[in-house]
Amino acid sequence: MPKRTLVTAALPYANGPLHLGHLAGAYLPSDLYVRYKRLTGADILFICGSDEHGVPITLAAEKAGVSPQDIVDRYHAQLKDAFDRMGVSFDYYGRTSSPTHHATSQEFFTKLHEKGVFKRKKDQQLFDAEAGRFLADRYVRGTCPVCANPDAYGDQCEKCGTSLSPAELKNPRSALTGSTPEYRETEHWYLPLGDLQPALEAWLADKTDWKPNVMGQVRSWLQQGLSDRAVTRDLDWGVPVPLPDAPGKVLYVWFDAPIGYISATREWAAAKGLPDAWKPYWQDADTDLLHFIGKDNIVFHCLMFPAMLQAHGNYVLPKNVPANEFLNLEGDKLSTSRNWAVWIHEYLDAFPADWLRYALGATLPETKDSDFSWKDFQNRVNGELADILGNFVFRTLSFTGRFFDGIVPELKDPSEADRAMLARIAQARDAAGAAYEAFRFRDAIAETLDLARAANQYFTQTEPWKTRTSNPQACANTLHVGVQVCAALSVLFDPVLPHTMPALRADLGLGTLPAWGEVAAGLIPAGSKVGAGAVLFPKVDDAAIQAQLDKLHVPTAPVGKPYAERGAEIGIEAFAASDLRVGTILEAERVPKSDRLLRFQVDLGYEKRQILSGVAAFFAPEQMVGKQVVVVANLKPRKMMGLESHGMILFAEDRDGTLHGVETAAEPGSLVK
Ligand code: B3M
Ligand code: ZN
Repeated sequence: MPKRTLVTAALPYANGPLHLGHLAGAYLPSDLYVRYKRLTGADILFICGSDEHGVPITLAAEKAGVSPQDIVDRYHAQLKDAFDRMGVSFDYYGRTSSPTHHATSQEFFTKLHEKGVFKRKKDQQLFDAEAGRFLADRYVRGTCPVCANPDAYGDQCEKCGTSLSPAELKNPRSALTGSTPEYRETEHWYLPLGDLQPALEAWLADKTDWKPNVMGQVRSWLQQGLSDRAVTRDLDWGVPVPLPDAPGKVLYVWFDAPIGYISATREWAAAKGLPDAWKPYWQDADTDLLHFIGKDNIVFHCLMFPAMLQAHGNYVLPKNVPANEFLNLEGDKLSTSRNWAVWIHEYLDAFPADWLRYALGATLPETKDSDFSWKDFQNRVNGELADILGNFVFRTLSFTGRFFDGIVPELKDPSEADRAMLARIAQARDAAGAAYEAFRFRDAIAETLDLARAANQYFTQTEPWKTRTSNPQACANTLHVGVQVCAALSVLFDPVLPHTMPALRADLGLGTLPAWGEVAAGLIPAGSKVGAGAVLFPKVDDAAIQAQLDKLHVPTAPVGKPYAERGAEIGIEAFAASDLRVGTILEAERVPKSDRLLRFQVDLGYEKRQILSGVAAFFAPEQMVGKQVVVVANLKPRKMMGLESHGMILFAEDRDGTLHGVETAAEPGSLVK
């Protein structure tokens, strides 16, 4: 056992809200691990924060027409709130725009500079003459040299996953102006990863316990041979390069972001009033540093950051990097731009955090990509949380309440079955504990649920409702044992269900949370009073699941299809013949027996209309209410499925065949011309 453990979770870019893919990659696994470790009594610190630099931020700001600071302020607050509500229990959540971080990363750079680690090189880089700016990373788009995807980024092709540099793209274009960039000379500081490779290989030699998916990627990078990486950029957003002869240059975001783990630990210590308390976590060799990340961050955490730490010399290196693979959604790749995503703040408006922690935890992409589906979510909540865990607790506590006045009966002359059930508690604890230690969270959850499953079988087999009259002591034994299992589950499930298990412990009268190792038979002495058993997990109905499915955009063909055929030329009179008006949607509902039609009540200001549209595949009715849309108001009324439709609502159809709303803020009745 190390003296202490420092757990970091990848710093999410503060350029958008938290989604399911984030949680599955880094945050749920790290939180499960940390919560488990805290229960074992380990000295463990859990650090994260927002990544507020880099092209992802400035691009988002440019797209929204606001400043980068506006973007990071907005999303930093949102991310923090979403983590909080999901129960992701960071000891500290920092941000890389903080003064401590700027100072820490500048110190780090200066130290490497003074040690002569960097190479300073002049190089030709892509420059947008129209915008007067060098185009770093994602500012260049173009055709992927590997898979011919026409929309690859200057740092990566999202289609085939290849890491790229802007110069490798064919037909490069500027993401700022769309113009074709030219080459101009600029100067940058490079981390000579090629020279540092032997030291990295020596450090990696004993990492035999790393996950195969992680080590596989690391080996393939090493086999290709590492090359120099520029750690500075020509950008005006980021940590300024702390050298007098580097005006207009900032640190590369992948140089400063991992140092954010150190800065956040310093801030945690300062906030506690113990400004040196961060040091042992980063500088004492008896610390296990663990980075939880998604697979696209492997090279940075397993090679680049360790090389920086080695070159610096004053810090510990990661002990393990238990990276996860990708999570798909309903069988398809997650895509925030296509809204093929589950946004955590929206999820939390519909369901409790613990249900997702459980359902996602049970399907984490630990060794290969995995899939999240709403049907599976429903099955896990209803069939596992409610029918197995909730049901067992409810049976036990309500029976104890009804027939023993809620007083835990004495165990006397236990049967073979009673003894076996009690012994199973420690077995489940050890099996789940071993799985947690090995970062096998799906197994940890399965082992824990198995205890509840076995307990249900035990309850059914010992038939306390019969023995109550035929053999009262056997009945008492069943309930005594049952209450012990409930108590064990309330601790063993705590990492997964941190919002629900405290309520169960309160019901059981389990005041202080026992340590993981103390979980065994006998947590609740005979004679204790327990509550009557509330329903811990109500069931999710089909309509609630359908509402979530309706929120997802329906993907069809890939982008890149031709635009719809262009219409023949018309005179202004032909256009002027249509009376286009702004309307507010007052009501929206599905048309029974039609999977295509929605029925809208629309307020045109001067009158109200019923309009039917074949858009049910694209919009949930409730999401349409209140929208201000454009209506062809002088269209002849017609009947659809026996209902009158008077007018037509306009939608935009993209090349994928997906419909999007056409909305306006103008008052109802306004003429669109
Ligand atoms: N922000 C990349 C990402 O969100 C990056 C992680 C930084 S961890 C130091 O995928
Ligand atoms: Zn590609």
